[in-house]
Amino acid sequence: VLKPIEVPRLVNRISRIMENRASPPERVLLVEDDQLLADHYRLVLEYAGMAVEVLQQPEQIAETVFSFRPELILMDLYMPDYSGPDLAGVLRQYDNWAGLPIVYLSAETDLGRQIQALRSGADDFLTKPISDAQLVAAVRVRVNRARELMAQINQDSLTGLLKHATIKEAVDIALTRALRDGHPVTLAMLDIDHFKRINDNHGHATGDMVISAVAMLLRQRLRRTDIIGRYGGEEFLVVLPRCDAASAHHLMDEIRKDFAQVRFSKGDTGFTCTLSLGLACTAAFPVDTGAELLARADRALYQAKNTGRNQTRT
Ligand code: GH3
Ligand code: MG
Ligand code: MG
Ligand code: MG
Ligand code: MG
Repeated sequence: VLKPIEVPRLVNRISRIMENRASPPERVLLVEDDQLLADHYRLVLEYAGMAVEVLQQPEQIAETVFSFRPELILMDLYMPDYSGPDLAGVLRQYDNWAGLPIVYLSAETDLGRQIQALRSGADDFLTKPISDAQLVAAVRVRVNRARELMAQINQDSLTGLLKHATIKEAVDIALTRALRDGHPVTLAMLDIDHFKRINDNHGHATGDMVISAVAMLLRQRLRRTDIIGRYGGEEFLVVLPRCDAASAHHLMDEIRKDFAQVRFSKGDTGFTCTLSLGLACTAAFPVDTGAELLARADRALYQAKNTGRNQTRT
């Protein structure tokens, strides 16, 4: 049972776990027409633990970025058919990749031409020759910064869970995978019961603490492959890949029961609160879109609310 007093300790533990988890390899796309140089850079970056792809056909840059999803592009300036700025310009037309760092790596030392090249939407300029250590460091710091920014953009600040738009995207991705692989995926929508009363009786800060406690309980109890988001104010959405309706119901209902046991304290008074849950599983009915699945979960949640709250409905 999660007591509020344990909350800070749990946060520390969670952040320690996150720090210790080896970060995934940086994905770097190399755009370099000199094959020998491309091979050299690739070796250096791969030796440093990164995942590297060399762009073979410049006209395929958009497709390659779409499939490889690089976290940084190292771009040559002068190539036979296209220039680096041409290619950077193409990528900058896509909103999705607005935050993707593009760094020129060129022997061009003329400051005026460097600045001119940066106008096409690239972020920085490195000059050749570059030492292996400098190349690795330059890539690593920029990818880390980009990752931090992406995490901030996608994360809800109170709970650290995914934000509304991001968790909705996660539903679509999980559904596409589930349909492709023939596995079920279950959605759980959770809503705190009579949350308005908690705010009214104990204040907004205490309300926030309750919201954080739900988030922590979900993090603690779900698998790492499950995806958790704050869907709205006091509403949460959980995506359970490879989870059928019965297992999801069992798991989520255990979480509901445990949450009902948590005693929050505010000054001399203590209080408890409950959750209502609505589940929707792809195995239960034919479903094509994430929106359909969400609508099902929403309907089930509405049922849970209308028939007494503090329960899980499918
Ligand atoms: P129900 O059982 O039907 O869900 O009732 P409810 O009171 O929980 O639901 P309602 O939608 O009427 O009220 C939700 C309240 O949550 C209203 C809003 O002020 C509050 N709320 C939304 N976001 C936050 C937040 O971030 N912090 C706090 N403290 N309150 C929030
Ligand atoms: Mg060249
Ligand atoms: Mg509510
Ligand atoms: Mg409501
Ligand atoms: Mg609500």
